[in-house]
Parts: sequence; structure tokens; C-alpha cells
Amino acid sequence: MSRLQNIGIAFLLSVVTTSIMAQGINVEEAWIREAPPVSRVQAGYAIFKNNLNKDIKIIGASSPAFKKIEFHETVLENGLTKMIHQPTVTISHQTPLVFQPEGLHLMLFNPLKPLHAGERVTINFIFSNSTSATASFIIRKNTNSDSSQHKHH
Ligand SMILES: [Cu+2]
Repeated sequence: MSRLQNIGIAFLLSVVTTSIMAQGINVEEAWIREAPPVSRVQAGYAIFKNNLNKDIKIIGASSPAFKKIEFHETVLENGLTKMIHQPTVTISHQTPLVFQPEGLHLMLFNPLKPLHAGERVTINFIFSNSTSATASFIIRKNTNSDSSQHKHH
């Protein structure tokens, strides 16, 4: 196997790494879209899995890398897309909660410094049962061109 292939596999693994969070909540495929340095907002995506026997809400998120984080849902209304702020989001214990482009996303306001592809930042999530957990998000370029990479299994 060539060195280049090895690097490719290492990158792939880093993208699909599962972080075990506290209280039976897992986050997978956590990433943030790289943005131009002048950009004041960025979007983050991840899949949350709830292994508890009941639903749980995420009631807040924060990060040392951003001034403020909100949950937004992109919806199509009369042919126009708009983002609706969700104060909380629910992780069902039956279905994963998917933050993804064109849908529910983490809206990340005012990055404290420019973030480049390959870098990681942590985001802390607060749950409705008064617990919290931290997940590592990797900065990536756009998803569409390389979405085949994590549809690998
Ligand atoms: Cu948004």
C-alpha cells in the first residue's frame, strides 16, 4: 500500500471517528464546513445517537472557538430557503438526530480565529437532564464533492 493511500485512510478514519459522550449519547461524523476568513458564521454538522431508553434534548451548545452557537433548521418556504432558530433539539431514543447540509445545523457565530481544513475544535453540549458532554469537530471543505467518502460502509 502506498504512502498516499495510507494518508487517505487516516483522513477517512478521522472523519468517521465516534466520540463517546456521557450518558449514552454518541456523536458521529462531526464536522464544520471551512469558511472564508471574513465569514462571521459557519455551519457544523454531526449525527447524535441516543442509547438511553428515553428521548433527551440538547438545550445549549458552546465552544472556545466561537462566540455563540445556535441550532438552526433550513426549510424551504414558497421556493425560498430560510433558517429557523430552534431553542432546543430532541434526540429521540429511536432515531438518530442528524445535523446535515440543507437541514438542521449548528450555526456557529464569530469564529475567534480562522479555522482551516484538518483542524479540530471542541463543542460542548448541554442536555435537558443537566448533564453535558464535549465532542471534537473536524474542519472540512465542502461535503458534496466528497460525500462518497463516508458512505463507505
Ligand atoms: Cu443557520
